[in-house]
Amino acid sequence: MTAAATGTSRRFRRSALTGAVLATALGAGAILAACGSGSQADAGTGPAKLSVADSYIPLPPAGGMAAGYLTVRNDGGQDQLVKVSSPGAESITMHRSTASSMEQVESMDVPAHGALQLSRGGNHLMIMGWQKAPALGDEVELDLTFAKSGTIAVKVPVKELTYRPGQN
Ligand SMILES: [Cu+2]
Repeated sequence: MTAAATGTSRRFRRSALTGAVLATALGAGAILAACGSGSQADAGTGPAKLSVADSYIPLPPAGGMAAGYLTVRNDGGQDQLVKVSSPGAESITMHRSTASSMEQVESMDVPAHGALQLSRGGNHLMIMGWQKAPALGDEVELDLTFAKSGTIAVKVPVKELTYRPGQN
């Protein structure tokens, strides 16, 4: 009787312990999974989700060198703009403006859940060697190549020299 009671008690305690360990393991697993997906998005290692907005090229004088402006929005992980080309122009380079001048760069970061902005006074594209001098109202195809997302082709309108996005 005494032995049986002890046995029952031991079995009970063992299964209670197993239950507690299991609950802890499940709890830890759930927390790890939540952290895992959260930190992945924060670190920007998921796929980028890119879209291009506010693109325009101010009309260059006499078919000369032009600037190009646009915004690359990103609703996903980080990416990089690594190349810009166009069937309508020989050379397109990426420039970063510094305090007093500008410098050519080989790539531009597209931050996770953020945007890469090319705008007046800041980062911009320099377009040279037009096949045909652009005119107001033309649309110039730009092929934007990203490190992870591949190439996105956009039609960029040629606007007045003084145009700013939000105006017509
Ligand atoms: Cu420049």
